[in-house]
Amino acid sequence: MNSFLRPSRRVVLMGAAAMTLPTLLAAQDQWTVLEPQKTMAQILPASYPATEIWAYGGTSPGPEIRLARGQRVQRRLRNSLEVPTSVHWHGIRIDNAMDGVPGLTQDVVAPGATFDYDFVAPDAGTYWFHSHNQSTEQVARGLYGALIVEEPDPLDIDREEVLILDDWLMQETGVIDPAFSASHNRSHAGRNGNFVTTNSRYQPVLPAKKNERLRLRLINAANARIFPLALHGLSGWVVAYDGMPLAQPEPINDILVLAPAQRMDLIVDVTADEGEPAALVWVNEDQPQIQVGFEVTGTASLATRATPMALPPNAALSMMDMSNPTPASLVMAGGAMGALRQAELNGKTLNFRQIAAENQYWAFNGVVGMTDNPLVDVALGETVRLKIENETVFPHAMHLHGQHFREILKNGSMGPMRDTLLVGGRENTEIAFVGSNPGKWLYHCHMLSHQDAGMKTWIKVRA
Ligand SMILES: [Cu+2]
Repeated sequence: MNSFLRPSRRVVLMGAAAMTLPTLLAAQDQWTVLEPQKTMAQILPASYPATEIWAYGGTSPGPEIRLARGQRVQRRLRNSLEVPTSVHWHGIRIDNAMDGVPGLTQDVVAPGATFDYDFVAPDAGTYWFHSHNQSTEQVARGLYGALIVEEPDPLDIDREEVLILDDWLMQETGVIDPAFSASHNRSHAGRNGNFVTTNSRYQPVLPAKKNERLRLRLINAANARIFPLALHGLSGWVVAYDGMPLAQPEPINDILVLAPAQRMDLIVDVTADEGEPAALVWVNEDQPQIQVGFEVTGTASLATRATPMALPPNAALSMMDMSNPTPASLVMAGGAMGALRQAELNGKTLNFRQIAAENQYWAFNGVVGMTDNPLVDVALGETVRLKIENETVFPHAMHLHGQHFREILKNGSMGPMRDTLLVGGRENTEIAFVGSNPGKWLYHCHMLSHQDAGMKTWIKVRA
């Protein structure tokens, strides 16, 4: 185990006692309570009733965690819910024992119990944390927050905004629709909400100045909604996907697609004049809507600025050696309008009707839900080339825990580093990753109803 990723408790205790050791670790030994709890929040417009949500520290999004690259995170999860929970630190190359997956890396945290999450964030970038137990319900009720790891040096920007997109499935009474296991959602596109928010507010409006340069950290916390997004009165570049910097900023000339659990870092310049509309637009198929508005008053500078520099690379993530990768294959099947005839569920071979009777709908390589054996078992440092065949008609946001991967594009070149890849309906693709972090890592669809209904497996990286 790389000691940089996991400072042992022994070292920390010594650090507290003996001042001759580097003081940095000791100084960072700071526990904070992270408490999921029920609370009331005004999610719908003021003319509607308030909503009972579940929230870390009583707010959704939960309290932002912001730290320097290489800094330590210490959160004591104190479960004040009436149901068990756990926390997953999405996208962090974390010590496996801290990954928050019940049944794979830890036990659930019972009501009233605590669990100490203690890890180092090795890479700068935009990440998030969320419940990983009964997540279809717990994330939908509001259990998520941003985890921001800053670059060593400040960027040449005027301001940054963390924007967490979500859609809530609400009743007019302000109650969150409690049908979290609805078979239609599980077998179709997942649980899509009917009320879209950013940072739990409907169409928030932020102040801006002409020619101001903003960094927008976008996070999709929705259960299943894929957000197509566009800029209006703004122009800019994508500088990172899923926390990982691009080698060169990509000019935004087209619609940006943000699938569930994905992040995107944008650097945008305000091009609208004072009083003109500027917005991040949700290109909803029915009618485009403002996702986040910007009210332009005054001028930040007279001239527009040059193309921004790329974000500094995260040092540990070098190019992969693709000369002799270990091959692996994932066939995704099932769902409504799929062609899944039969699959294995709890050790029995069942037909699709029998599987659906268990409210399960999807299979990976002919198996519904978790398997005893991993999808792939690799040595530390081994490169894996995973072929993905989506035989279903639905898109799936496939998330690998613990390490990032690259998509192998159709022209053979490598896509950006990601931790969550949107695979379109009936689309085939390939990804490659290096087993760079020892442990048992979940690999699953982040359309959370799909995960519940069969779409999960795991990989093993040997120490
Ligand atoms: Cu899916």
